[in-house]
Amino acid sequence: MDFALTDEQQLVRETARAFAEREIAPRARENARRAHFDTELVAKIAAQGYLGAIVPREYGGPGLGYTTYGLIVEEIGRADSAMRTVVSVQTSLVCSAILRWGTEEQKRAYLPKLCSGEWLGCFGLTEPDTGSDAANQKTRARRDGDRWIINGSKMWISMGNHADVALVFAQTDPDKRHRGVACFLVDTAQDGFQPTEIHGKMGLHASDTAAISLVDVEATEMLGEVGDGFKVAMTALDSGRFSVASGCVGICQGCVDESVRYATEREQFGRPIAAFQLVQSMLAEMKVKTDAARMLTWRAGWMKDQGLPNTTETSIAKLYATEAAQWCANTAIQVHGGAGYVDDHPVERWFRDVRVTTLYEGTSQIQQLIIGRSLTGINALVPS
Ligand code: COS
Repeated sequence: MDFALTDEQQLVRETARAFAEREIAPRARENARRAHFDTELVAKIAAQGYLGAIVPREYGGPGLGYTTYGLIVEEIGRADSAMRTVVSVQTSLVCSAILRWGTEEQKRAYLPKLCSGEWLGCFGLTEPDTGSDAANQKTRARRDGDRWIINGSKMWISMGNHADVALVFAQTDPDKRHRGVACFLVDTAQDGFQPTEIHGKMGLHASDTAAISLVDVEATEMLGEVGDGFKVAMTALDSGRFSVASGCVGICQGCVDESVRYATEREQFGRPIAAFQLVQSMLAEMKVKTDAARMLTWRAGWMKDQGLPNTTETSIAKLYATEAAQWCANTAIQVHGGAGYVDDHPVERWFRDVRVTTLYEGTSQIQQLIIGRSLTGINALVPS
């Protein structure tokens, strides 16, 4: 067993840390305050090669493995979860799906543009009435000659207002349930594709989130065959959940760093608050959760790199890292006291931004059911 990173991984990690601290972190507070989706910053992230890290060189990416990709996502997640969401959606939900399910022609047509940031992509799975029960797609697709016509609506779609291409999941035959779902590659520049920005989010203010109405949207391409759509979604989520977990490890680490810094500088009762046992207890617990989250996430990444089945281990990493990051952000505010309640310190933003991570890409409860099923062999979602 080897817990050490390779020299290349160390270098990638240091470079990502330096980039995130130089380019992303300084803009995070202002972007969040203004609810500004920073396309200029997205372009810089793309130029750095971070929008398709797992995509092989022949399709325009740097061809990194998952473990290395996770290191990049951790650093971006530590700096700003809004930008981490861009990286996760573009790389894990969109690029990984095209890489896994696309034809050679589709890979060559889409991946270089997505990796370079020339195009942004979004992942249209969730609907107003379809969340955890992802197979129950209400959006309908009907064949019309050699094209498909899609009608329905999508909800909570990250980058939905800015995407050039959308993966749209739709039901072609309701009687077939998940075996009727198809995943269409949709050009968003058509009148029937109508995104609307969602306002009033608790966090991720600098992230673009859309509700999308689909009225007679046309598509001529899909990933895989009719009926493969649900599996396209599940395999993409196996990658996406790893990415969310990695970003949450970054938040955990940020909470440790900021809390230690604050606690050693801030004095009360004539001593730095770090000298108090109750504060050290909080710091220690944060550190333990951070290390545990990282180890579970690295394990999932390593299994992906080995080509081993890893759905359960990815769910374990996602469940643990997102819950740990919430706990760490909450506790980091406790260490900061009143100072942590305003956005002078990043802990305030982390606390709000992290809340969604136990909801999106599968709630904590869905991860528990996936883990429970792998232990018992019983699908709790199917009435016995
Ligand atoms: N990789 C590949 N295939 C998978 C898979 C995975 N991770 N998970 C399931 N499948 C396949 C199954 O093997 C099964 O295949 P067959 O049709 O050949 O038998 C098929 O998909 C249906 O799987 P299952 O019976 O497990 O589907 P369920 O309806 O029970 O749903 C859960 C399973 C709950 C796990 C799924 O609906 C889910 O992840 N829901 C959460 C959705 C989500 O995360 N939404 C948030 C999106 S935010 S971007």
